[in-house]
Amino acid sequence: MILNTELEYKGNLFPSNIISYKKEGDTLFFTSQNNVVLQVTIQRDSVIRFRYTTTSIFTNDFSYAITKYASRGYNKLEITEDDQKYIIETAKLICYIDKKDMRTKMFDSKTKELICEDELGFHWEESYEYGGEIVKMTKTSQIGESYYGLGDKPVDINLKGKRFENWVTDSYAYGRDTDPIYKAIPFYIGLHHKKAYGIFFDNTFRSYFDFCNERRNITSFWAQGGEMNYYFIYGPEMSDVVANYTDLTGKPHQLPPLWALGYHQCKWSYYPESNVKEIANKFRELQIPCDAIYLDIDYMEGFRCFTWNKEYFPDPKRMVKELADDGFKTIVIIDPGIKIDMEYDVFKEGLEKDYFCKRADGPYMKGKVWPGECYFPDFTNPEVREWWSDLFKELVEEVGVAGVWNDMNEPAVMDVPGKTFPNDVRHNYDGNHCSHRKAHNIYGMQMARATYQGLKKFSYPKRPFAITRAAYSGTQRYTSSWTGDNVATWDHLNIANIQAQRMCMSGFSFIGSDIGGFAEQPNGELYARWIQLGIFHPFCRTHSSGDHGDQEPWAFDSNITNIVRKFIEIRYQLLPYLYTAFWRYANEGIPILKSLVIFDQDDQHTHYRNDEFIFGEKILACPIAEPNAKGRRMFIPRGKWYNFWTNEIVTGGQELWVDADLDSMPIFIKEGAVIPKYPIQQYVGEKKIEELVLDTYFKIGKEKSEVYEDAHDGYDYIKGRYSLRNFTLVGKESSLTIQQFKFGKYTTPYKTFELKLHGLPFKIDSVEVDNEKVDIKKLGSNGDNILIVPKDFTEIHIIGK
Ligand code: MIG
Repeated sequence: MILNTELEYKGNLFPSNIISYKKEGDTLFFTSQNNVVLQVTIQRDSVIRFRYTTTSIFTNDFSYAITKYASRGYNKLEITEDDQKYIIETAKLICYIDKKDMRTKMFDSKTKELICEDELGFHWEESYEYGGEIVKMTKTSQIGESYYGLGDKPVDINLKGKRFENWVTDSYAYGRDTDPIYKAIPFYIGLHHKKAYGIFFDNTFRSYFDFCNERRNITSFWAQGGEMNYYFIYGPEMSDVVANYTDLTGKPHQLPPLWALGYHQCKWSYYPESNVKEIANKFRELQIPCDAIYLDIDYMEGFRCFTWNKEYFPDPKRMVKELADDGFKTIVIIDPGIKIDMEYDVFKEGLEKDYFCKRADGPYMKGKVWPGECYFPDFTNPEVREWWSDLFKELVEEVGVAGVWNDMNEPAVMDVPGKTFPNDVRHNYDGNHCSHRKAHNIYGMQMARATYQGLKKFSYPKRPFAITRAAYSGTQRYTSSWTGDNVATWDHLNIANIQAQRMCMSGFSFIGSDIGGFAEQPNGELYARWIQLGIFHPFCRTHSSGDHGDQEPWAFDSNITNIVRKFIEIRYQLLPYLYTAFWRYANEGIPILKSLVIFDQDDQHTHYRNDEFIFGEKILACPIAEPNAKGRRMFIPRGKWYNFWTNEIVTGGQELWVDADLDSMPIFIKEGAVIPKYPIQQYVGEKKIEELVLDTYFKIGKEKSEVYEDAHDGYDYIKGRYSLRNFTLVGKESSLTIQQFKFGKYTTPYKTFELKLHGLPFKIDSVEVDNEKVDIKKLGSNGDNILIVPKDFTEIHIIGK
């Protein structure tokens, strides 16, 4: 590892003075006397790309991270110069480029405040061993600056003072501060003086980020090869930075089927068939909602992917169908290692077609994984991805498997130094042939992509569902993910909370942890507390290694079973709310979970908060992550909040004690919110939705909420068959008005809303729906705070006594 990024390091080279400048459309080129070229591309008013070469020529411009759907275009581009610098101005940003050394400075174009500036700026070191350069960048940290992002790092939310490495790594039983682990997401957010910006360093080589660790006021990032190539993304709102980063690297290509947002049960391993059935039946018997059940590596014949162990699973198609009839989707694991075995079709075909990775001098990349000695498909070859995707035909079309889980795709190799491929392994890299040094961090992503493509093809007209362990920026376009092999400890519950938030602010919202912990075994209390957190994670799955005992909702005592059921039921009731948040994420790149710093960046109290987060737009949650707790202190962000359990109103901007015995947890609803709820179902689609509950929380003033629905699967929504309802609530001392605006061509199955009014400061005197006074009894008023109203109302006016 290169520890020194600094000037004292004698091998560092720097750009010299700029001698020429040219502009081609949205791209500017600045050339220095010593042949450095800085390419500046204006992607959008708030997104500018910086790319450097030290040899006067750029290599082919290719990225797995950047999506072809990324927005382009700006409202303004003006380029001027003075003696010292070039000045580039867009509608959002002003960028200076120093003529004597290429250093840059970024300003807010409206307020002229400094946002970010190079310290040494771009510099490099020649790489004798591999050729090319170790490319480096240093920037000055501004007063009071905080740092966020970087994917799955298991450390506190605020990254200031720390150094990190990006190198996708299988990390069994990692812990707090283990670095690197499974994912490489070289994107961070800086926040100072109430303004946030982001930097996405799109370089797949082993890379490093240093946030004021090596030097107190300096932030730097560097990589062991490739180009200095980064995108500067301006907010000033953090959520806009995340949305713009997600726009650049891609949103999920389609919504997940709604069932994928249900509860999933997994273990290494459920087998044989009778055991799988027993687990499934138990869920129904105990009336604990569950939508998916998993098969880990033991379902295969000797761990050969795309085969079945016929002794354990004599008739997979029948089993999958029987499970499906009971509402269970079957999800199977698929690993990258293909067993060396001439009797095995997949291996033989891969060999014949020359699809396996090879070492620099020609031999195959041979490595030991679960099946024994294996070869590994080169997923960076588009032809191999196509072949791989076709291998899913039988599993999906024939057997009826509903989702696939990609594991070990870092790639992980057993019993070797580095636990992965050696550096010299060759990759196609979509025609940009390279070594594993460059392809390592995207190998798992390309496997997940190929798997996703297969699922998409063969699940049609249903939506695909894939999961990956390894990821690079952009993987969120194809799959969901989990945080890998954690441990059943209280600290891991805290880590899971932080990791899910961090993944969400790193553009990857479809994330969850192994609930209860993968390694070792939780006690009932820890399991219950983890379920409470897990129901707020976009991907909600219990998983365990299985060698320490059972980890199903009933594996502890009946009190725990009841608590777990109660929280999973809350998850199922909140499905339309979560689905709406997912839709916003898939459309606008807005993270599903928002750390408090994203929710209220102007309040400095939020800058170091780890535990509390906003689920969707309106729900504040905070797990209890220590034993024997009767509650906890937590920070309530500014504004007024209803306690979910008691309806008591609290005022935020302060830390408060919140009661939460084991059967409870701190949950608050933002005042003014309209929260949609479905009835409790044992699995998605069990019941026809006869009525949509709208939990409505009174507020003096105005608040907007939205509810997105569609057929819960399939692609009709893309053709406009969705239903989006925007609600505007306006509360006054003695009245409440709710307006509805509807969009889309989908007709929801229910006819009415059950409007549950919380916190009304008055007794209802009369109700008008679309300007007609209606008899409250006729409206089906049930008590004084529940009204049954037609779903297509435009305005409801409730008048107090
Ligand atoms: O070397 O497939 O993270 O979820 O159960 C262990 C067995 C391989 C690691 C995964 C875990 C999975 C396990 N796998």
